Amino acid sequence: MTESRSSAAAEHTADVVILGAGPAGLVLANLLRAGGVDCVVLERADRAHLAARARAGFLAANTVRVLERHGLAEGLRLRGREHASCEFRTEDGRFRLDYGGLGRQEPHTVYPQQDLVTDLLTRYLADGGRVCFGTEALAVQDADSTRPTVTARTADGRPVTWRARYVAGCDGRHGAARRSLPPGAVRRYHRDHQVSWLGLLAEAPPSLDAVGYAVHERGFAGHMARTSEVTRYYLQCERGSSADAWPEERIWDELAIRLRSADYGPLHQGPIIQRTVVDLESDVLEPLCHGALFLAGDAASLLSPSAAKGANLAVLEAELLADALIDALRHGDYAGLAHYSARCLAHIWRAQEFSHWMIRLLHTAPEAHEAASFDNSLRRSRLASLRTSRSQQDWFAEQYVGV
Ligand code: RFL
Repeated sequence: MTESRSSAAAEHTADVVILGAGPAGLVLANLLRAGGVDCVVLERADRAHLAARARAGFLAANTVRVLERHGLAEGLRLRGREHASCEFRTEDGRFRLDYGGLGRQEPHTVYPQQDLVTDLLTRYLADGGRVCFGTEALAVQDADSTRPTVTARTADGRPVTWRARYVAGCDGRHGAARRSLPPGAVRRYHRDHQVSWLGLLAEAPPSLDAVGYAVHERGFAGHMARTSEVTRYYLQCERGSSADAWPEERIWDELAIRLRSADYGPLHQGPIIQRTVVDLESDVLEPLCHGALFLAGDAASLLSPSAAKGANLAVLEAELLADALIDALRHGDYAGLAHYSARCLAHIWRAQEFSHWMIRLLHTAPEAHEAASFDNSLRRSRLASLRTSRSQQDWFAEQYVGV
């Protein structure tokens, strides 16, 4: 008797159950709360983990506008830094694009994703928002009914069930929302770019006052400021490589070669505090909903980090979804929900196209590849256009900063 009672799932309700407390889930939660919609966030990790999870850093001007519009930009206005230049280093020399003065003349704001997540969480909790930390969503059930449920498990293994009117899947690429989609409910477009990057965080000041993109026969290398003391670097590595195969000395030697330090100056070195191998893959789900389950952020579409778009799309989609859910739940107007998927997909495919273009711009085709010399000549020509053509530069700036 006691046993069956303790193993029965505790039941709770909320109008909107949000899976995941990343940028997508937390922007959505803040906006729903401000719009008077009852919601809860279920997050697998604990709060300390979220505050330390370093990922994105470059926020597009439109992302900043969305956050400002809803009073969520105080932290990034105080501590974020404007950034508006990138520098390409190639076998044909180096050139700089001051994209803040090109295209739509908009800069990025550099603000670490974990700081944005911390700000969004602090604000949501201060406003009385509910977050269940250490709660892993296992499945979304009955998504095609008016009463979907989320089954979940707490950190100490207790089962929990949440009944909702809508479920927002903001739990990333490997989350429960995607897993719960029945076969055939959505179509998945997928591309494996057959390129891998070693993503690094160095406790060292930036070495350039620009984003650095090095195209080298040994592979791509990237440099991106995060704060005045922390810099993100990328090194293209072999598919299947282990991060452990990269001791600090090897990392700094390889970065110096590919970023051509001998010609353009040494890099500021410091301890490597994060190493992760990322396989560059992209995918898009269509549509971004199934019944009462709506997807946003990485759960909706995965972008390779080559163009720094993922967190920006997550924020944009969260705003669209919040507006649509508020219209539906507060005003009985379902048009926003009906158009949510199509509106997001227009932005997603543009971002995918640019990120794919960047992948082809930045990587040397492996020599073993039959069309390598052709592809490499195309890449050189593409870089030459970017170096010399003002209209190409304007196009680049618009795509680079826009979402
Ligand atoms: P997130 O941030 O992954 O958050 C999902 C949250 O869901 C939780 N979760 C679950 N919770 C409950 N139940 C489950 N079953 C759960 N499964 C997962 C997770 O713990 C997590 O807290 O997704 P969201 O909100 O969609 O945000 C997407 C962004 O995080 C992502 O697109 C960006 O980080 C991509 N990205 C970049 N994007 C940019 O716009 N600009 C950049 O400069 C940039 N740099 C990057 C990046 C991604 C990188 N990696 C790690 C691939 C740099 C890197 C290295």
